Amino acid sequence: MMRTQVAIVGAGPAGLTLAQLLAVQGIDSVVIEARSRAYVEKRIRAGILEHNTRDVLIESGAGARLQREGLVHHGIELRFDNQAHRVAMSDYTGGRTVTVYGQTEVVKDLVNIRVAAGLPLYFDAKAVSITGADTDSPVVTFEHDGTITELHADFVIGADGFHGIGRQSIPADQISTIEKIYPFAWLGILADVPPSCDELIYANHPNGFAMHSMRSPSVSRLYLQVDPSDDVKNWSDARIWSELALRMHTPGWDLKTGPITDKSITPMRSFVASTLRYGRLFLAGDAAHIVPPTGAKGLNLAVADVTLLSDALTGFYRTGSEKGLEEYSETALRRVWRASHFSYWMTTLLHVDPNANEFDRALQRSNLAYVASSDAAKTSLSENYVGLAVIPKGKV
Ligand code: RFL
Ligand code: PHB
Repeated sequence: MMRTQVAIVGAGPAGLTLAQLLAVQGIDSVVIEARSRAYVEKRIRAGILEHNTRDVLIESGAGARLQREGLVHHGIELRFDNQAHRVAMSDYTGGRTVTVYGQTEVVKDLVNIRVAAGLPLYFDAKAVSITGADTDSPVVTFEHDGTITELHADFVIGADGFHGIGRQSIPADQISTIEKIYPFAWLGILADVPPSCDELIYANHPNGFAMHSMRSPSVSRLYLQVDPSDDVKNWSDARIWSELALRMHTPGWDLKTGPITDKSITPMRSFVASTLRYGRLFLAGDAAHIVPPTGAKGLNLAVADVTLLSDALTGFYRTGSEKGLEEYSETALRRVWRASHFSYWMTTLLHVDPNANEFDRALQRSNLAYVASSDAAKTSLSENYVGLAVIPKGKV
């Protein structure tokens, strides 16, 4: 039996950032992670940090390497009909930017800080149940090294991703979920080759969406729209490079190729749970919501959720006020729905929908042309992409 103030299930960006924010406030937490440290630090996922996410990580003391190595971007490029159209995001958002810095690096930095501070973080520790969420002392039971341990806490945070037990521990009649499955997936690769662009490229092509991102001046990250039933085995390195070059082609531009070090296929869905609270159990990050990656919002929503939770818990421990805890779900969901719409909008703007009819395709072409030519449309894209501040009550 163990005891802490806040039990955090999951050492992804949500759980680790929350643990760091709470530590800064002097609030104790224990983080339980099912996977090994090596696995969690190698899992290739997101790469774009919103302006706010960067600020939160720096203010929490976890931003030293991010400030040194993160690549600050002021715009993105949209490509369609073999033409490039830059969206100068900073110009439309009062100078706001995004930072290219891998999720793996964020996770490594947060794990290092926690381990160096000697604060409790258990890897290979799988939470098997969360009980008593409707009481003042919920319990997380977890398995570690063949032993079952009960972790007693004031609060439990389900930061355990889409497949975790946090959401599943809420009685079915207390939670509802809304979901949309898209008829496509992303084949993502990591390659040891300098990026062929200075800014991210989002391309629409009759063969499907393609995207060029990066991780550092020597590592590129690229994606191709594929069928959800497709298999990486069907995609040789040569086929991947030629399809990327075809879909992103513009006159005079060359795609540099290199050794591919990681290849995976991810299905795309939108998913939102409500509420994000059951008694003393709170959901954050992918446990609560999933967005398709086209808007680069998943990791950023996770950090936004736990920023609210950290403030709410700090308020509770300082003054006994439950106001922040009571408002958490509603406040977080306002941002989640905005990001859900933006991610859906970017996805439908850029992908080739196999079920689309002629009308749908004509609308998509009109929308692409509008975004490429209208300052109003570019302002909207930009303010959503760099990220909205915490959305005040009464605003969407
Ligand atoms: P995570 O990262 O899934 O972490 C949850 C952790 O919980 C653990 N866990 C358990 N631990 C203990 N007991 C249990 N019973 C447990 N069950 C699960 C898991 O092992 C895991 O370590 O969720 P979190 O922290 O909410 O973070 C969310 C982000 O990881 C996710 O939203 C992003 O990666 C999404 N995403 C992107 N987000 C962005 O903001 N920008 C991007 O550019 C971006 N690109 C992407 C993405 C996700 C992708 N994939 C693979 C889904 C690109 C891709 C391809
Ligand atoms: C990435 O770098 O992995 C990345 C960037 C932008 C996205 C999605 C993924 O929209």
